[in-house]
Amino acid sequence: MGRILVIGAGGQLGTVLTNRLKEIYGEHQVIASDLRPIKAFTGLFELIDATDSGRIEEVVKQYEVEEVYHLAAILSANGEKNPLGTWEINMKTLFNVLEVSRLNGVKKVFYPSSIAVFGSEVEQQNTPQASFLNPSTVYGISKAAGENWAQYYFQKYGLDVRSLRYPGVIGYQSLPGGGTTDYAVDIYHKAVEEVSFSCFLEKDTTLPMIYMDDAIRATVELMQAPIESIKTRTSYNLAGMSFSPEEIAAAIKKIYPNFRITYEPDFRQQIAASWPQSIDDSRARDDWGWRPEYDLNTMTEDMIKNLKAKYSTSN
Ligand code: AKB
Repeated sequence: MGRILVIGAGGQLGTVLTNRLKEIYGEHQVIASDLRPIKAFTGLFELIDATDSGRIEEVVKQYEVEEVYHLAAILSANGEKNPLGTWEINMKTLFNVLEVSRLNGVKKVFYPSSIAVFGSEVEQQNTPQASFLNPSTVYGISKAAGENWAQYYFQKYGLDVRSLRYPGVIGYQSLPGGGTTDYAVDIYHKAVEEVSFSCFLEKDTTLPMIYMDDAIRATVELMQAPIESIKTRTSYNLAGMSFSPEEIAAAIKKIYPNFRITYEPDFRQQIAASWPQSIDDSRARDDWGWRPEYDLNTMTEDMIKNLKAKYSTSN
């Protein structure tokens, strides 16, 4: 198998996915890349600004890359601070990856999409795969457009682009940056530090979420599935669990009974309110056998166990 390039390897998902790919395919098969040097990575690393297609091409050629995971993007909340800049970065980096891939023998591309592609037109419970997409954020608009470009490159050029609509991803290994679901990671850090948590969403705002282990396994399973089983070429709905801030706080209180949460909703409340509450991922289940393993309680136990270990070694 040829080499794998991860663009945006220093991000929340990239940090964990890069290490998992190294475990599966070998340390020297995976090239991590990011805008800035990342101390945590051993092994192959290249600085790549994905808005520079020449730089992506250089690295793809140098290592004879056959698979690219394009994880660099500006997320929902940060995106609203600079809508045109976000569109420019999210789309330019995608086009660069797609074009460099099709012109340089890359066989497979992974492109993350998001529940942010959905808007007020969808059924909020069990949102179907084939819903009308009217996203409310520039991030969501860029992902909805990107999914269609992914399908276009597959249909027009035969480039095997595969994609998942991630819910909010929660993990202890890395921190999210600039999303609306970030609160669900931060809350665990506050619980383990034994300080109270101020939540930027209302207590009853239910959102679809997924534990990092499940998100990584879904990504690997999608990318390893035989080509005939990938029947959705825009992006697959993916579900793990759904909960509100009040429910995650209740799960934490089973372990930390004195844990305190307060609610101070800000502009992210409006974004969250425009998203589904739960997702129908039956196409992913039927086409390539997707099954999540974690629910709110098992995730909470694992998060707290691992964060406690992390904090105790860093003190
Ligand atoms: C965000 O909140 O922007 C992301 C996402 C759901 O895509 N975590």
